[in-house]
Amino acid sequence: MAPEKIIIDSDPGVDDVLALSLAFNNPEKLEVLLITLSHGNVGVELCLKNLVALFSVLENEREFRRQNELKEVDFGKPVVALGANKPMLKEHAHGEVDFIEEWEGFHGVDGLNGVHSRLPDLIQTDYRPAFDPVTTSLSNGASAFSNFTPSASPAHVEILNQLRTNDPKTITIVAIGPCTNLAMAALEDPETFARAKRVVIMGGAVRVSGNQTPRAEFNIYADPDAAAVLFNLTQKARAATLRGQMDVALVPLDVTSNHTLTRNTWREFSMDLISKGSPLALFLDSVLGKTFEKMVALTGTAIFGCHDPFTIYALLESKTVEWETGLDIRVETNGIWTRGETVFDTRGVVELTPGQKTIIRDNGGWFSGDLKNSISILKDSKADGDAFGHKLLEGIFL
Ligand SMILES: [Ca+2]
Repeated sequence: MAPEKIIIDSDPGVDDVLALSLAFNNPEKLEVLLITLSHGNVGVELCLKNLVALFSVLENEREFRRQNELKEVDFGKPVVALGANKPMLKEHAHGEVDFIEEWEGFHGVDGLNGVHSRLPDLIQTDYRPAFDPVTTSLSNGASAFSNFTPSASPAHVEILNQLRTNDPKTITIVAIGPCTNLAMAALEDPETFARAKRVVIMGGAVRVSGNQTPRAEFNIYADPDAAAVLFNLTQKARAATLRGQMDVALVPLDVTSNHTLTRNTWREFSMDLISKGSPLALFLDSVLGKTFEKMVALTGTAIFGCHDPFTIYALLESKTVEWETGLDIRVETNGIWTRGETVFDTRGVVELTPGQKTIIRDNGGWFSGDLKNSISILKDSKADGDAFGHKLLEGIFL
């Protein structure tokens, strides 16, 4: 079977580099056409620096595997496009900038917990001019890069380009950061955006507490207005203009939090690779080492929740994971304490007399009407806890 064509929208990010490594190591299942970068864990320029570092590491890893007679892999050559450096409507709605200055943030000042200061030679190429529209057109800087093609267009334009030039309903878009770039594409040209086969978003806390506020998960909180744009594409009333119902799916905290990697699993798995000098294992060891230290400081245990990698895993294992479909989930865009909440009606229906069902109040059309969204959420993978950690590492290295 031909691999699934995907666009990954990302804010690398510790769990993003694990997710991207997992996607790149499985080209027989996933063909990464485009990576678009978003604000989120850090600003978009640092996200780009981290992505280029990962590409450099993968280039060296390819050579290492060849020399050590390990699985040879063609990591592909996706387009990379720079995206939004702030939410659609509000400046720094998530306050991550202040957060970083106070105590470095969960992903550290550089987004990868200081990997650039510990491994300063990660990036050998001056990559930045290639993303400048003027420079690129003058010098054709794109040719200097062997494993990615820099785009001089902004992310949302490049997303629409890919959707326009591929057959309709052949590309799955995966967001493992805030949804700003995707929403900008959807607002600019909804009909072209609707050519996507599916939009899968790591985000939301549907029946559980948030991880950024009591009610909100980070990616949705970082740009709730953008998430709302995407969710609203699933309303029945939109289907006529979009030539069919949009398929939007969430991989929420409800399920990602149970998919973890422990320090012990990482150490056992990576020991041999590190002693042989695997560039990818050494890179991830540096990134994860600090991350596990932070987890111990925060929670007392060296266990890392694999939100983004699990989202890619769900695509790789699309036949075994279980989805719950048709849920009316909406995004709180105005709340003072609930901004970014993924609101889901848990009230259920009341049976007044046998066979006669109603709900007590229905402000907002939760029971029926044009406002209803129809979102799928990932329910179960049959590989949770540390079993997932093993599967993740096998997926990245084997
Ligand atoms: Ca992310």
